[in-house]
Amino acid sequence: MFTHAITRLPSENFANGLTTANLGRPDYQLILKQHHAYRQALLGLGLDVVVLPAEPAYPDSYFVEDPAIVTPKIAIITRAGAPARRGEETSLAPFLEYYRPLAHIQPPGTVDGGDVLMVGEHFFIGLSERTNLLGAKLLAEHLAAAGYTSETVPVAAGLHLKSSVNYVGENTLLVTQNLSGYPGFAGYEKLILDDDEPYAANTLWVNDSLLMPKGFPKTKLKLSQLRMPIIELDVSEVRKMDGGLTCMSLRF
Ligand code: CIR
Repeated sequence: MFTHAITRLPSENFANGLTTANLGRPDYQLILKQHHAYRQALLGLGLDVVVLPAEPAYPDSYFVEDPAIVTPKIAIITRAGAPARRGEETSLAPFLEYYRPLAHIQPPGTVDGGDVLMVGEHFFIGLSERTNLLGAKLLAEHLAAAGYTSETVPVAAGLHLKSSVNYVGENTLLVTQNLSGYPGFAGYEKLILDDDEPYAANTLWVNDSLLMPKGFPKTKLKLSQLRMPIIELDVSEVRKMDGGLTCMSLRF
């Protein structure tokens, strides 16, 4: 069970963040509303939700999942794959230090938290444009020192590993067709996304409920097999910035 979530408010200039989405310019008032609904959903699932102030110097900094990985035993402060995002961790680390001992990814290693999928005591680390081999190795060492196992997964599509696969409870992965054959996923049940709904891979399992992006009926039907409450959230403005539900909080 998660008891805490750390979030950060989007800043007025959040549209200046990195994106490849081509879905149009996002709206500040609307993202504030969507972010509020997201926090309310986490509160409703029993989490204490920390809301950090916006950081206009880093327009992508409300994607708090990327600068840190929080496990039950340690937190690892990452080094962002995108140079423009380096520095987001500075104001986050002091909060995390309150909850967990900290470890750090050293240069030239890079890791984005969006590439790190925790399934119980095992971690899948995506090798992507943001997470390099050294970063993955350093992360694996920190995880091993804390008693966790890990393995790397090549990320061929999407920004991060968790753009294509997430754990949804019940020993089940929600995964795109492309990644579904990855040998490391062999021991899991799989819900395979339809080719026209890959964005719904970014579904968040919290305390035996599922938060999923609104507008993906086929995926909703598949997830309903798990017999968990499903909360649909509109994240249109976040999607325009290549983000999704997992990116907007650190849960622990
Ligand atoms: C970026 O390109 O870094 C941000 N615009 C989106 C980050 C999304 N984060 C995530 O999926 N964990």
